[in-house]
Amino acid sequence: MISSRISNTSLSVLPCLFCHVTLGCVVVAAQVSGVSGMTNAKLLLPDPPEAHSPIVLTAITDPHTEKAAFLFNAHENPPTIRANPGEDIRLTYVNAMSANSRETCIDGPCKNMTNLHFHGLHVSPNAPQDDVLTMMAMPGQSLHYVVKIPLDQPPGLYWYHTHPHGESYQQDLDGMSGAVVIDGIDRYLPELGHMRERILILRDQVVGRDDPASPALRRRVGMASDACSSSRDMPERIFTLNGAIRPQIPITSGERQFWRIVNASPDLYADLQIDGEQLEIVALDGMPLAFHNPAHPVEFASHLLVPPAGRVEAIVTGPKRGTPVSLRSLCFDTGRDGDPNPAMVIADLVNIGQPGPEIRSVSGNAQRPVSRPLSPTMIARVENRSPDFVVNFTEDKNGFYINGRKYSPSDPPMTTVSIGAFHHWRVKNGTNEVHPFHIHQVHFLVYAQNGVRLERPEWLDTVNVPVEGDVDLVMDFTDPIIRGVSVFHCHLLSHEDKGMMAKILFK
Ligand SMILES: [Cu+2]
Repeated sequence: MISSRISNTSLSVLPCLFCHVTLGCVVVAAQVSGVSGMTNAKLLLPDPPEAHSPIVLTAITDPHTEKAAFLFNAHENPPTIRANPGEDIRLTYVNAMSANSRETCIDGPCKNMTNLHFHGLHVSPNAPQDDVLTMMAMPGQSLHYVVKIPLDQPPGLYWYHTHPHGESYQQDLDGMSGAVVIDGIDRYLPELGHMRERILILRDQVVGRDDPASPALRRRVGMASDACSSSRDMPERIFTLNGAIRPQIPITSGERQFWRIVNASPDLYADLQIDGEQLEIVALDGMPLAFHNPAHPVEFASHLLVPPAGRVEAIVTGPKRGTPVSLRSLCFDTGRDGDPNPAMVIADLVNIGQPGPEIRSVSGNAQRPVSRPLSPTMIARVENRSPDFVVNFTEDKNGFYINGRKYSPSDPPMTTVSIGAFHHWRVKNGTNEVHPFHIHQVHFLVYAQNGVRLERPEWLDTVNVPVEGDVDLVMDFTDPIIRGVSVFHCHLLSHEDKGMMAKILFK
């Protein structure tokens, strides 16, 4: 069993103002009408468009909803960015948002400043690459990214989202996110090259307390009355999948498909399960399991906790004809001070063929897989020494803190590491709610939770830290590319906006 993510126990909705002619958008537009009336309409899963460099992405304020959105090729449908190891992602990011936002951020009306973070990529934190500190576009300004994907980047699923401190939560909730696929994962498991690949992006639809459409939306996703959670609040979110509420995913009986799922919600946890099926997991947080462990490319799990920002890539087999099967998120207890995170259905599997190519190669790239088995003796030595650094998450009614400090953009780095070694970090949660820990550009080995060794340690870039508990990590600070000032933070983005972030200097 994969352990630390297993629990024991709008694009909100795309308004599609610019896209009445394409099939994908017609489906989504129908979904939008579903919100007001036909909430039981069955709709096929829309696929996101794809983008290769050079890419132009525009941040806009949707004139009808007055929410922030990404515009790509004249559609409000963020693309999946694809690149091979060794290539550059060249992206012009235009901020065409309104200078007078009607949305509320941490310090009043949102300023609509924006930038991009390329979550999980092992790239430089300096401009013009994965820099969320000095690269910032106010309305009317543009940013020019050239992100150099290293040759040894693990092929897998990453994602991009906006990262302006104080405004990240609202922009991500509005749907300013998309997938990044580094091609070549079929080098580790050639079978993947012959499967239909699905990019599956979990975002949020707000179901407001006073919105008359909310009860029907909650019923549509089969939201359970919330028995497992400590929180007593009424749930105000449901998951969407590629912008659609409970779409149908075509898969024929016995067909094996490759599902690449990113949880792009700013704060909903997905404890993913497919009825009656084991997830055949190939990669977590973009990193193929085979990358560090070539002899074990696949693990099985009956369900998997994917925190906000986490990814899972798994093989799914089409169920027997006539068996109703759903992809669902199980109820997850976020703690007494956490938000409700009830069980719900995300999508239904339907036994129908789909037009288009039956087989879709993942990369067509026959190069040898890059792998990096590490010496167990060396890892054990890092694990067994006392922590090199401790991250302590706390909160009170005034804010959210790391090691007693609320983040400010003018802060110096909280810690400095010399590149070239593995470090032992402990992340402690002193609060009554869970927090997902994330550090930019770096993967880490999660090997213990609450002082107990995991049966199967996992390489991740985002890990849940349990209520009043801790996790122990081996941080991979060996990459000479990653030098400069970067950040680590809680990936509940409202907590990050309210101060649960700190800088790190890689030197
Ligand atoms: Cu948090």
